[in-house]
Amino acid sequence: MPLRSTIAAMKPAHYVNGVFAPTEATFPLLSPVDGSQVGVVPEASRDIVDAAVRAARAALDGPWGRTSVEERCAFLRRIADGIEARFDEFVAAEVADTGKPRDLAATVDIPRAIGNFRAYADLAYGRPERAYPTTVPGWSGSGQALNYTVRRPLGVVAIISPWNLPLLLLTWKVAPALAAGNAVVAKPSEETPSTATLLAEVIGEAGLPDGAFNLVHGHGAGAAGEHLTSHAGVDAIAFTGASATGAAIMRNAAEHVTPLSFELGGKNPALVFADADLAEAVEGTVRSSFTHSGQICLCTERVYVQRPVFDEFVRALAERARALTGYGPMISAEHRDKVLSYYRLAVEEGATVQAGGGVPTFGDARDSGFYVEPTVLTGLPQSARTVREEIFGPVCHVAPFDDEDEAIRLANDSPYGLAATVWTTDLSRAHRVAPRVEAGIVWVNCWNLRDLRTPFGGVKASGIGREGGEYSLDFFSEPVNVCVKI
Ligand code: NAD
Ligand code: 6OD
Repeated sequence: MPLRSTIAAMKPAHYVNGVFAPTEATFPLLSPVDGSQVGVVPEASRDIVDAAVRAARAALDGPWGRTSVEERCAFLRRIADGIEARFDEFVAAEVADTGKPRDLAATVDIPRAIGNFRAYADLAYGRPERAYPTTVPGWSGSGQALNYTVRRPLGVVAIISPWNLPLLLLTWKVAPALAAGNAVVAKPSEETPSTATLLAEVIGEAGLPDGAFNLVHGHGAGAAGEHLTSHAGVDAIAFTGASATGAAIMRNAAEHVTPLSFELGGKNPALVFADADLAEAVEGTVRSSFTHSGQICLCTERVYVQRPVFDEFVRALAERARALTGYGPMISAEHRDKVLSYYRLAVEEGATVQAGGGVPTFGDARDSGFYVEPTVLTGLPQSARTVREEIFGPVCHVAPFDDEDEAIRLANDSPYGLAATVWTTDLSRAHRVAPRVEAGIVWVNCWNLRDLRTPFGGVKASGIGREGGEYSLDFFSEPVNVCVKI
């Protein structure tokens, strides 16, 4: 069982201008594992958000604004080393906040966060820019000019992150933002404040100039998140979270025409062709639908299976879902209730529940936690809300298709377009189908293999822009063309 004890001792705190700032307003932090209160989280007032934005601006005007890319990359490497040195503490804090299995935090969340700092240290240092010698007929003198591009940071960037992969998704933005020379004001999810607070400690220990990284805690709408994303002193916003929240942030950002990068929700399809290695497709779908109890934006919630193997696939997937043990809870009682409301809606809409559909009983403290069963549904039309809306829980609906065109049509018939998975042993089919699926990321015979250098993001309601590798460095900097007559 995950332990919560570390969090109570840790006391999440705002970090502004290089110091942990006290605050009077707080709200309770509950354990998703057993529902008990295990700590308090500070709620940043508008004044604290203002102070963080002012500190970030001052950092840009001070020593941080004068750092070279080499110096910034060295800071990033020290931060990576600092997280690594406190690896177990980070893992315990992530497990405590999210209730996710320790293995997941120890093999994905924290190593990936370390990897983010190292990857951006390498990428930013080695980044070339272009130069164009230009000849302009009719110009006086040599008639020649040299055009070259330099990149400058955007300025003060607001980074807002969700609770599902708290440190991974926060550092995924913080690392490139700092590498590009910006000053950061970050707000993690109110549900998961702990690893962000540890990160602030590590950043302080790494010697980053005061104000280059600031952290405020609190809620989103009408609170710290909204104060930050509607702030006139913020030059850009990088947000990961729900599509509806993205729309609200966009409305607030519109007033100052603040540039945005959005990683939003999904309703990701998997296409299983009859020529697939069925055992591999079933195991892959178990991973893609049920890892972190479905609380990863890339998780599969719609599975389309070619008719000749449909029954066999459903039987095998349902059997595997029923046999799952050791899975984590939903992040909160509210989210558990939302997922359960979709389990009920599915039945009202006419679904057959092939596995799960309810709340598990463990006979221990977890019975007071926020658990739901891994669930497999069939029998719904494509128009059902259960098939169209993001649930963000351990659930998928499986439907049959007859041919390639129908599979692609069904996959694309969604307001979302984040990720997709194609299961086939026919190489030509894989190359034909993958580019036709409306998604930012398509995996073939695998899921969630992520190279940090590749573009990451979604189409339609799943996001705006791409992050990852050079794409993040592009977002977090402004190209300036310099034209010199020679
Ligand atoms: P959420 O949108 O509720 O919250 C995300 C963050 O936004 C939190 O820090 C929250 O406090 C803040 N926030 C909420 N309302 C705000 C407002 N009006 N103004 C400013 N900030 C506000 O999302 P969540 O429940 O934390 O995370 C789950 C969602 O995130 C799912 O939809 C999931 O698909 C999505 N997600 C997407 C990706 C991706 O990379 N595309 C990754 C992870 C999660
Ligand atoms: O693995 C990654 O790098 C990444 N950005 C994962 C995003 C997962 C969303 O929940």
